[in-house]
Formats: sequence, structure tokens, C-alpha cells
Amino acid sequence: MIKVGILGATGNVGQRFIQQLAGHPWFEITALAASERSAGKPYEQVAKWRLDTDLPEEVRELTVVPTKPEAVDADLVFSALPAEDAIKIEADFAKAGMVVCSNASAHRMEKDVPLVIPEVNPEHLGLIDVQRKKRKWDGAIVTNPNCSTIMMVVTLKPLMKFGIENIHVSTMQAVSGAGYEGVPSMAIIDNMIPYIGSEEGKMETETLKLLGDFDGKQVKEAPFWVSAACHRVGVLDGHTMSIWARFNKKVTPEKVKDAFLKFDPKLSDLPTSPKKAIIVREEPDRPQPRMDRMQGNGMSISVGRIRAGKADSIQYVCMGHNTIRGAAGASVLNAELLKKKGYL
Ligand code: 11C
Repeated sequence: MIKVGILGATGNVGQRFIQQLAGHPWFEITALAASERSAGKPYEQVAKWRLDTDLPEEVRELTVVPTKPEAVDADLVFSALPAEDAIKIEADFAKAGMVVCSNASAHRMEKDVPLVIPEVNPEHLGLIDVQRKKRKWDGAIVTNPNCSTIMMVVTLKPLMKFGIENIHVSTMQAVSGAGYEGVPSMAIIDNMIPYIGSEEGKMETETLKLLGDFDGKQVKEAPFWVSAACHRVGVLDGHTMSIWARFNKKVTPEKVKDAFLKFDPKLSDLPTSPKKAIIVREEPDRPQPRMDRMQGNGMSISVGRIRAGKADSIQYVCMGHNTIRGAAGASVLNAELLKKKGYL
């Protein structure tokens, strides 16, 4: 078993990490790290468990440690730290020789840091060798994208063969994406908020890195643009988005549907990988968060309403579980890919 720790273990995504890793066939949770305030006490005393499954037995009495490499006994750490803390702390862990699988945005766009979705760009893990040489450390930082970016980019991957010209996307994002403060405030009931910090910029830039070509030394960004509008709506879990895709050649809705149906990233040997990366819904009122977010144990992306739009666009809706597929599950899948490729 590979010993793994979780940085930021008491928060929203930290709890999802615990849920994803409990009973994992390759990884054993040996350290839960959080702020100094929580350190020194058993996890069940300091973390108010908010998920709908029981707090796993194996972590209840684990003593929470500070987010410092010398306090964490692990080979790999998952990071659910806020971006402002992740900048330094994740680098400290990599310097200490540990592999960091990070859900934080802090290092995503650095040129020598892999930004990876296993279904999309597994070959970008090769940036680890560039990173180790440049930064002179034995560990590594590997990142997964923002949750909305993940949903969209998994569906864009099978469409790359048509030559994407540009993408417009408008999101409807769940309150759990805003962390615990967002949920109890309930400011979102009978309301929506047409602004989510730097979310639009992340969707526009991360997409081009993910779908770019890696030549063994660097990633060359994909040659199209993305225009995003992001909105917070009164849904607990599950980000939905409407996408308008335009291509360099004539593409029909039937061809797009066929590309989604045939998409097989061949990851069935990774325990967290769902049977189907993309599920196509035929019903005109699907996908819906409450009905579809747990497809593939929360790891499948559901699409629907594939149709011809104006200005030669193809329109469709996609939806996925933001804190599983879009966060903790994404990082765990990256760690499984790292093991498969011999980096652990
Ligand atoms: C949200 N997507 O729903 C955000 C949260 O870059 O990982 C995650 C931000 C990120 O508010």
C-alpha cells in the first residue's frame, strides 16, 4: 500500500478526499493535516463531518497534524488547501521528496507543472521530469483543473478531431463549490449570483493548456479560444453548463453524439475510473444534478440536448459532480495514473 496524506483534511474537498480514499485498494490514509488550530486532536473531534456516508472508521481516531512535511508520514499527499496557502506548502512537500496531487489552483498554470485529466492528457505527466530537473527536488507537484473546466474539457476531448474553432460556455454552479461558508448562508435560495471570482478566466486558460500538445519539454496551448460566463445557482452539488462549440469544418449533432458515445479513454485499470467517462442522455430534460451527479460513483460526466445551434455551432449541456469528478475524485484519479506510469 502507498501511504497517503491529505492536506486541508477538514474542509469540503478534504472530506471528499477521505470518502474517495476509504478502502482504496492502492492507497492507505496515514496522515490528515489541517491548520494548527485543529492539530493534535483526533479527526472526529475537530471535523464536523458533512457528507451523507458515515465518517470512515479508519480515520476517526487519526490525530490531525499540522501541514508541514516533517509532521506527515506519507509518500504522496493530496492537497485541498486554499490557493493562497498551497503556493508555499505544496512546494515544501515536493522539496521534502513527496508527490503532491493538488486540487488547488496555485500551481496549475506554471509551465513545468502538469495540469492533468487522465481521460484527456495523460502524456502531460512527462512534465514531472522537466519540473524535477528545473526545481532540483525529488518530489513533484501534479495538479487537476478547476471543477467546471474538468466537466467541459472531458467532453471537448472527443471533439478535438473535428477541429475546434471556439467555445462559448455558460455555467450554473453548485454552492458546494464555494466551500462550507457558501452552503449554510443560503443566500442563494430564490437567487443566483452572476459572478464566481476568477472562475471564468480559469475555464478560458486551463482548457488551452489541457488540450495543448506536449513535445517532451513544454506544452503548446491549443489553438482556439474559450469565452466563459459563470453563475452560482441554488444547487447543493453538481455543476451544469451550456456549451456552444464551433468547428473548422461542418459537423452535425449526430456526429458529435457519436463521438461522445464512442469515447473510451481506456482507463479501466484505474480503480476510481468510471465505466463510462461520458454518459449521453436522450431525454430533453436531462442531465439534472439531483438525478445524474452520482453516475459512475460521481465520476462520469453526463451530456444531453445535443443540437444544432446558430452560426454553425453545436449546442449541448453537460453536468458532473463538482466535489467528486471536479475535485477529490480528479486528484485521486491522477494519483492512480501516476502509480500506473511508475512515478510512485
Ligand atoms: C466553484 N469551481 O465552484 C469553483 C471552486 O479553481 O479549483 C473550485 C475553484 C478551483 O466555486
